Amino acid sequence: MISIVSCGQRLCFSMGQIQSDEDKEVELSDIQPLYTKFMRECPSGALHLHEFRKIFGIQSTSEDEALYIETLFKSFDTNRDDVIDFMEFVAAVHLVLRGKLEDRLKWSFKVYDKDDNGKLDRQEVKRVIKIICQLQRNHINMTPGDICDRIFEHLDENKDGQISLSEFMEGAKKDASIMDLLKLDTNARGWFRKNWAKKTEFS
Ligand SMILES: [Ca+2]
Ligand SMILES: [Ca+2]
Ligand SMILES: [Ca+2]
Repeated sequence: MISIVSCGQRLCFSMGQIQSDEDKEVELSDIQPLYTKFMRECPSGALHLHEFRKIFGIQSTSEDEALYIETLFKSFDTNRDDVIDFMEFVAAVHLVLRGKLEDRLKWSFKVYDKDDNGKLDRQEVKRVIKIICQLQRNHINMTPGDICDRIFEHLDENKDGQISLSEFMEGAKKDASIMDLLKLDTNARGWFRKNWAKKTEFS
């Protein structure tokens, strides 16, 4: 559940599973351009996957990009009704652009955890790493398999072949390069900045 409560000039909101100790605050002036853009793109107030793609400017046929966008879409659809409403959208934009590290890590854990069982297995990790590697061809010189091995080596404390949320959070904080992969920073942030934030002058 996402709730937005107006308090004076500010909007405070919290977002379901990734709620932090303190409520986040978003300036009203940030919300307005987002809302205008959102309603222009989808007057129905509910954003479907194909509209989400359009907003991101994805016209290409790249399977990796399509898959990544779909994964992001699902992670933002917190009530899982296959559409992103404006509240979910604001929460998503805020999380990606301004969220605290801890909240962003919890969110990326959800992105990785495809079957949503609260643990990551090798296949799930490899799936996301593969997409990241393909999108960032020039910057990563290890194979997805190698990266996956390295992640499990560092994160799977109890060696049960699964990464729990606490292993994920702890492990990420110990290794900067793994952290970069895990928090999906370069990707999600880059996408938002390039394809959305710039258009609305929200940065
Ligand atoms: Ca939804
Ligand atoms: Ca899982
Ligand atoms: Ca484990």
